[in-house]
Amino acid sequence: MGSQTNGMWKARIVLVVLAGWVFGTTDMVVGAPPSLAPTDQHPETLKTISIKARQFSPSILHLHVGQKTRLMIHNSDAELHAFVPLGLLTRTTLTITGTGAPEFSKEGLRRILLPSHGRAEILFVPKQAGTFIYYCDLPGHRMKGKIVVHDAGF
Ligand SMILES: [Cu+2]
Repeated sequence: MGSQTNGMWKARIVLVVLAGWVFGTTDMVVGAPPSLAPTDQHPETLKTISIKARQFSPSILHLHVGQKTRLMIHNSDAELHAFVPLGLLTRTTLTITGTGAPEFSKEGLRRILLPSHGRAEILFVPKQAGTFIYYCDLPGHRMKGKIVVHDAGF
């Protein structure tokens, strides 16, 4: 039973590879489950937040519910900064890469510390429309930004 399921799975992967070959697709993700999640209909969007002279820019960033988003945060300053999102990433599945140091609480991502010239990338899908504040919580920095998540259909 178990080996039969395994065999069918292999056959399916072979089919996917063949399809990719026939149609000339080279960026196949072989082995990934054949997911038809709604977010897969939309290409990933790249958004960047830059930190320079103790300021986040842009001051307002616009995202959309259901849109797979790669949020890149780049610290161009010579000092350490933090990215502390309020609510935006609570109980959200995400992938973080880069040279930042992420910290988590029970609710999810609490903050990412970004060393000088450090960079963090957060891959996630916004779940809820609204306006979300983020800030840097290092003493005396007083840096703040806003992320507006719009409804998918707008
Ligand atoms: Cu800062």
